[in-house]
Amino acid sequence: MRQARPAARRRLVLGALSTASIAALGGLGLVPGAMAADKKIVLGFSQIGAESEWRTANSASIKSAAKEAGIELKFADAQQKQENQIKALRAFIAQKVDVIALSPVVETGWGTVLREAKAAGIPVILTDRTVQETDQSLWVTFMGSDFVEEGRRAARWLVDNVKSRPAGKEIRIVELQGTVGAAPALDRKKGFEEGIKADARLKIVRSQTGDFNRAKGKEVMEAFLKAEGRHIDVLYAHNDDMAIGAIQAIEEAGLKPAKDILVISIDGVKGAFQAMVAGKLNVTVECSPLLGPQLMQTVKDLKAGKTVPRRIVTEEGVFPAEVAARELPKRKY
Ligand code: GYE
Repeated sequence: MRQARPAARRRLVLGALSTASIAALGGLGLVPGAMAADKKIVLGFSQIGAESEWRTANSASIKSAAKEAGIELKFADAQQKQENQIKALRAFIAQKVDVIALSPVVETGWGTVLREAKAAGIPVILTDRTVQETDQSLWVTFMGSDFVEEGRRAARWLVDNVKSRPAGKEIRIVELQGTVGAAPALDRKKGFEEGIKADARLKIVRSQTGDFNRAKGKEVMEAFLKAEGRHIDVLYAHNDDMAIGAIQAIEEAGLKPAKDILVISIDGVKGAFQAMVAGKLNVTVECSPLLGPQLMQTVKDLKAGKTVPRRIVTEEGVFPAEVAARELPKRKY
């Protein structure tokens, strides 16, 4: 057998040495640029869209937390369409990302694509909203708010604040629902309906979707006002943006929001605090969009092989108009 010539052998040894030393330097964190970047955790995140102040703050929180954590973020905006989210998930699987995070626009229809992620060995984190699937092994954790509880909190405020109204006289509520089939729309409706049972005078007389955005909130409120005339006592909106749109409709109809019609909403974005300071909104139930840091920590824990809790619930409060001026400067979204 022919032996490798000395020069060639030397090249091989040098090659091996340099690879080893680069690995050692990398371990010490001393290799800058491309080599170190190869080791970055890659997170594919499928976001719903940009329908509300909440969503804008949520996207910003996730982007800045990824940067801070040194995680490479592939961010896909689905513009409110489930089909776009499914496409994004398939692209993440093809790119072999380390972890997938999904904020599902609606609850149903995720089984097939989640099974594809599982088959590829990519863990999925549900963030903000959950899915309805019997096979719970399709995701590792769900982090976000308790939307049913938010609905109950909204109802509790109402029950407490109509106590002095005449007995036996119906209190007529109109409801602006979130996106049809979305977890926060279904759950906020459920929790609110459960809560208002405490007072037999409270009746939901109209309920329709405003798709979690201002323009639709205004449009649907105009239709409610047209149909009901002055016989609306309360507006319950599943988010602040729809409430803010509806407030405009109420004013244009010559009525005073927060006085002629009590206005209750959910999220606690700055726009809601400003509306409360202006005396146009009665209360907002907090739902925090600042999920970024928690998401990045969970991604890191998963990559480190740690077990993460199945459910991570966001902690939040209720802010009535009386505290709005004091709280507004402290609001982070
Ligand atoms: O309340 C609403 C947004 O899923 C909790 O989506 C989120 C909701 C939020 O559009 O403003």
